[in-house]
Amino acid sequence: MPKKRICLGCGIPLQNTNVLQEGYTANLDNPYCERCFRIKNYGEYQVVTKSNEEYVKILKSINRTKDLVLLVVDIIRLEKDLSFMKEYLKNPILLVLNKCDLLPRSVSQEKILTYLQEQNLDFVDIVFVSAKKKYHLDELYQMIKKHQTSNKVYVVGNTNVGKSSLINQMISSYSKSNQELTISPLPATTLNKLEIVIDEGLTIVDTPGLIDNESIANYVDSNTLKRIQGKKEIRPKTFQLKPGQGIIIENLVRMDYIEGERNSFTVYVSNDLKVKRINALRQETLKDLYLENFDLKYYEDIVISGLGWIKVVGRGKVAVYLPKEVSTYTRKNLI
Ligand SMILES: Nc1nc2c(ncn2[C@@H]2O[C@H](COP(=O)(O)OP(=O)(O)O)[C@@H](O)[C@H]2O)c(=O)[nH]1
Ligand SMILES: [Mg+2]
Repeated sequence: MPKKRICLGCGIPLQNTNVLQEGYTANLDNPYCERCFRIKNYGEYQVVTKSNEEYVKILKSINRTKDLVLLVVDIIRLEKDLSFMKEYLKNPILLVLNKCDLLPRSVSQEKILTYLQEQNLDFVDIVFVSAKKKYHLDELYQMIKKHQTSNKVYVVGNTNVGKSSLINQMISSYSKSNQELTISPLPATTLNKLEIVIDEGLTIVDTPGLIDNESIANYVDSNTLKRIQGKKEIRPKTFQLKPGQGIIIENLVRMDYIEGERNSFTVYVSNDLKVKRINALRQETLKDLYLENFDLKYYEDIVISGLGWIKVVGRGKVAVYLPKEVSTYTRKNLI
């Protein structure tokens, strides 16, 4: 029997028998399945639910190799604990901080590096990139060449951090292929492991990515999700608040300043989201959401998973209202 062909966009085997199932194409000679074709050409999107169980199987298969792994993260929506992939992978891991085009230009990368180094995570290297702007793509390519242990290199990370976008840029910069992986602002676009030959010394393997159940991305509609991700460099918004005042971010999150001295709060979220100061004593908006209280020390961030963070300078008590499933936590100021 001839080997089953796979869709070059998402990695799923092509089939022409069931329109309702993934991998469908009317003509098996097409390089892409119908779903990828529609995402690429019309921006239409069909949600396919993939379980993390399947992804864990992929990670275990990577763990059986000694190959280099690129762990891609979204710098604006950094995971709470970057060791999450290390549970599964003993491979050498290169940390790739993507979407740097969204970071305010005033931010020092040194400070972020120090923050990461303090976590003692033992990455073979760390690199700041932007798949969108092709920023530091050559540095990344050099680092891969330096650290690869065979011609295979795996790309892992949470869904939507930009793994496929990054590989597309590598294809266009370093290979003669015109393959184009499917990318979209919504989770679970890539459906399977997908090998891309860049040159005779390097084959990159794309993967679907882990779904972060604690991220706000899973609890908003697709239109809001696009706005949460934003397209431009973030313009931070600073508020000087006294206790009794607060901030709301759209209808997503509310933060009340409960107790402390006059204090500075700087919101780092997509520019497409409305951020407003409120009178916390008089206004009841969003108070029906889940409540989490924090007793902040000096120089801490309040992080809202999948959304961004609020940088706070002084100490004090705050109340954060947000959807129950979404995690919120504090960390030392990232920047
Ligand atoms: N601003 C910005 N957006 C990016 C960047 N890389 C990817 N994206 C966007 O992030 C979303 C997810 O990208 P995709 O490559 O499908 O992520 P994957 O699920 O990790 O493969 C898409 O909307 C991309 O356009 C980047 O460097 N900067
Ligand atoms: Mg992908």
